[in-house]
Amino acid sequence: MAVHLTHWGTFEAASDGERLTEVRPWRHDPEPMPLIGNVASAQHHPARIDRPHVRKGWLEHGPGAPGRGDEPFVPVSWDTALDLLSGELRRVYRDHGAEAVYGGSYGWASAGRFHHAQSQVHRFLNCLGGYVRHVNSYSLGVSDMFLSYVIDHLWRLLTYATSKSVIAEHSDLVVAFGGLSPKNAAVSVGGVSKHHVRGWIADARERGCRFVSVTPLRDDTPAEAEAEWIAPRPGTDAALMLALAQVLDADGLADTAFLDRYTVGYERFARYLRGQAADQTVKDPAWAEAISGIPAKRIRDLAREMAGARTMVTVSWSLQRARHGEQPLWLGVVLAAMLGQIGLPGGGFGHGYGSTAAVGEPALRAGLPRLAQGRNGVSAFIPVARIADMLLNPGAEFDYDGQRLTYPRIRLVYWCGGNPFHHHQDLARLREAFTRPETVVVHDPFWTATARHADIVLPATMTIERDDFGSGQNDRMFFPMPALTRPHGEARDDYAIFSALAERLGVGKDFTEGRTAMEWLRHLYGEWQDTIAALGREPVPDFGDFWSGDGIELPLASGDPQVAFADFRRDPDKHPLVTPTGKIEIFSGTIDGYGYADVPGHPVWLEPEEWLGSPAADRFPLQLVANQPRTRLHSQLDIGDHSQSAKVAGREPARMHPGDAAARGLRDGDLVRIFNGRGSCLAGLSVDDAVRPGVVQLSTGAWYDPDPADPGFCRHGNPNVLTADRPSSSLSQGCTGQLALVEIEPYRGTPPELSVSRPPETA
Ligand SMILES: Nc1nc2c(c(=O)[nH]1)N[C@H]1C(S)=C(S)[C@@H](COP(=O)(O)OP(=O)(O)OC[C@H]3O[C@@H](n4cnc5c(=O)[nH]c(N)nc54)[C@H](O)[C@@H]3O)O[C@H]1N2
Ligand SMILES: Nc1nc2c(c(=O)[nH]1)N[C@H]1C(S)=C(S)[C@@H](COP(=O)(O)OP(=O)(O)OC[C@H]3O[C@@H](n4cnc5c(=O)[nH]c(N)nc54)[C@H](O)[C@@H]3O)O[C@H]1N2
Ligand SMILES: [Mo]
Repeated sequence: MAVHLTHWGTFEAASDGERLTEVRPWRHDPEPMPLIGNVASAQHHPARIDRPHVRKGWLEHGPGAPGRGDEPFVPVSWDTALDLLSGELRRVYRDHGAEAVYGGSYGWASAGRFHHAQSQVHRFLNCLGGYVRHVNSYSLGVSDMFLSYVIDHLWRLLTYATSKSVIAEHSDLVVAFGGLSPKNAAVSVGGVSKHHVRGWIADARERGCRFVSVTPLRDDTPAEAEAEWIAPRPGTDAALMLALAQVLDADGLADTAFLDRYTVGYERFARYLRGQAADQTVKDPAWAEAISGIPAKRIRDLAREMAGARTMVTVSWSLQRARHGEQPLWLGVVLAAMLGQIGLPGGGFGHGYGSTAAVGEPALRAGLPRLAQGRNGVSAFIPVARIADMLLNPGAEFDYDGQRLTYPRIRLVYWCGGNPFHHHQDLARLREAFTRPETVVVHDPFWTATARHADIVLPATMTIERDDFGSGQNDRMFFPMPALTRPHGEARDDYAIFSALAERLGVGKDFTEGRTAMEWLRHLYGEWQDTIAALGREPVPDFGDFWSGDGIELPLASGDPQVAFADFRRDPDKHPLVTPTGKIEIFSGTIDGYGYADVPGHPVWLEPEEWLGSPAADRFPLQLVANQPRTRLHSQLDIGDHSQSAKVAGREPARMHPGDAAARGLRDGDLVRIFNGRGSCLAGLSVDDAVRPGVVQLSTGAWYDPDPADPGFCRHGNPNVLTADRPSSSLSQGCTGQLALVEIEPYRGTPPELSVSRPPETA
């Protein structure tokens, strides 16, 4: 049995060289996850790409030929594919320059540090002169750029978050906006060794800590928390939080000494709470009840409970993946500041204790081995979720972070390790945008919807088919990942593909530096070993011992319990924050100076276009929550056994409240059609009172299976045919895929067959 790492956990496996014959969770994982069941069953699935393919029209008529996404593919040899692709790259770079290439290539790809697909594609394109890149993520599009205006760099806030063990020991009350989802906390970018999803919550509860879970889904917080469930209308948390703040202010419960010493702008914000701003509205609990649906009394009492206890205010990442996502995030910080407990064990502000396994694990002492990506010769970039806007509107101007920027004219799109036809919103619009470039190149192990919308499709290996090493963020273990089987069909490592292309383009030596993949592992490990030695820390084993072992444990940054902002609290002059004033900014002069109507200088309630109180709800009266899936990571391995085991009527499950189902004559297990003005999809109904009335949950990640006659209709249940391609704000331009308004009806016709679980038609 050999140990192997995925983003969702570590397993031990036996293999016959061709396939995995046995898979079981890593023996030291206290809370193993069933998601590991997707790997072996997916490896040789018919949806695996077995050799290079070129779209028929592109092959016959060259770049720019219409028909992308509709035409059959022609299987070709590796030599043909590499010759065609290197010729096309040469043409585009020569005739149009590096600014005509979009290489942002967003996506999670797989665990493993050397074969990390984005690192590979970025390094390769940099050897050719560069590419238009993306900034920020779909995960944290607002937080990434916004939090440093208010409190701290996002990466530091996540890496040095107060430990879960400290919360378990010290908090009296955890108020979790967006919950503490056990499904999400199973996953971390790069991998997870020991899952701590439920244990710390059970420990806290046993000591008497109380949990309040503010979310539309009861199971967003583990049962161990025995949480009180408060279910506001989705998208209205900012109103609820303002009312909590108003009670603290009006009742004299705000910690004025803390606010004076550690923050700026409270008075200006307080005038807004008190009804002294232009809108002349007091943000009291009665006001918030009308918006959120939460009884005023419960809001008032909760504010008082928070002031009377050691309280952790935590905001999940989902709350900022929405219109005006800045506001609930900012208010989480402001509430924690008003309680005056930032920097104390078990108090303060957290961001995403339930969003990933990494948050709340103590920071490590040193970084990990890393493949350098080289220098990008292009300065143009887009905020990641503006991909369709960029392709549809070359030359148009857009706002971002106080700047006015221009969309470049893209001729070639290169994607490696991501699935935009999973992750982007309004997929019919994305499909239209994908008709614009002259050439689309995709490497993927599987026939994803993105591969089906490409011209040149190259089959990549899975992690189990190649040698690598890996570790997750803030994870204690660093694992060797020797190949467990040979590659499926003719699949090659991304590194091998880029090496061969680089060779043809005359930059072979720049890309490979003369090393094979195995030589790179040894080299990167050696560099890292030297770094650790230079820090004067305990030596790490030599590569040979590491490679033949079961993983090594990494040292922590500190032996002390990790408490966020403890230094700042101790001495704010010596440890100022990164904000312009060095203090927590309840009013931001910088943001105010940008003059964006959708992000004023202090947190406010701004009505989103699509919520249960908006006029659009007359036609589409249900709030779709398109959250992360429980049975897989995003779209990855949706054809795997564990993901398939959750499908209902052969489609992605959609959950709704019994009352809403009865009102529509729907029953558990029914095939349903979910629709709005942008699109529609099929889904299998799951009736469940863990869902707030008025809400329907359809997680992301079912492979987009468009009806050939109507790309806005997905036969499988991908919620992104329903979501809007509308930015979070002019400031952040993040994705807002979490929420949309929809309606549901029974599906009456003959259920159409799915096509995504088969390879596309070949010619
Ligand atoms: N509506 C809505 N949409 C959302 C969200 C939401 O909340 N609601 N959440 C968003 C979030 S937070 C995220 S992070 C995104 C996720 O979006 P993505 O990260 O794009 O989704 P994945 O399914 O992880 O895509 C990774 C792809 O890489 C491929 N791959 C894996 N390993 C390799 C490899 O070694 N080489 C190559 N070449 N390919 C590989 C996989 O097969 C898969 O197709 O989705 C976003 N979309
Ligand atoms: N199993 C699994 N785990 C994952 C992932 C996965 O694909 N699968 N993806 C990983 C990635 S890339 C990321 S970025 C993180 C994302 O982490 P999150 O963004 O925290 O995860 P989500 O599941 O999108 O949302 C969490 C919960 O927020 C609640 N919510 C939605 N809208 C609102 C609202 O307006 N108000 C309130 N109060 N609650 C709301 C929903 O009920 C939802 O279940 O998860 C990571 N973990
Ligand atoms: Mo994400």
